[in-house]
Amino acid sequence: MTIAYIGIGSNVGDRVENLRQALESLEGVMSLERLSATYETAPKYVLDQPPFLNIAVGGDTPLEPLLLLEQLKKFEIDIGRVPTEERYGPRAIDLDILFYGGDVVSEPGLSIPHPLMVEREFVLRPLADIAPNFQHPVLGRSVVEMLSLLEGEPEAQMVSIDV
Ligand code: PH2
Ligand code: MG
Ligand code: MG
Repeated sequence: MTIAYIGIGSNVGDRVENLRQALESLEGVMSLERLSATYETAPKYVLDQPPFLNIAVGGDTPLEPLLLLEQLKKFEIDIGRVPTEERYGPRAIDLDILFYGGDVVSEPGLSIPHPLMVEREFVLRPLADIAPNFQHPVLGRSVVEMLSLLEGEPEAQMVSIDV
């Protein structure tokens, strides 16, 4: 078993219901030991799209990284994601592997740790709820350290939603 951390986002359709379905699906491939608060976040990269709800979860999985990724992609489709969307555009659900233990994975279509996490408050803020001291295996910085290095105004707003 390896502890995996997954970042989850939704900004299309019933966002709360999409997150709920994502958690239900994830229970089939990992133990859901840690669950962050839910954050409403300003869209990043493509600004002309609705705000996201973002959460992070962590737990043990028996699946190797590529098999885990395959399952996450299947869940995304099941929940209603349309695969031909523009890069960084709106999506019903997005399930990204952030960390897979302390492993570094570089495969076509899969990089772990997630290469853009360091610049994404919408990833680091929820992740800091559940793994504040987890060390990035390449950068050698903890999640809270990475979060504190982000510049600009906070963009993630905690919302009182129980998913
Ligand atoms: N996901 C993206 C692009 N931009 N912005 C926010 N706030 N939250 C996201 O989950 C997100 C995004 C592509 O995966
Ligand atoms: Mg993503
Ligand atoms: Mg993704």
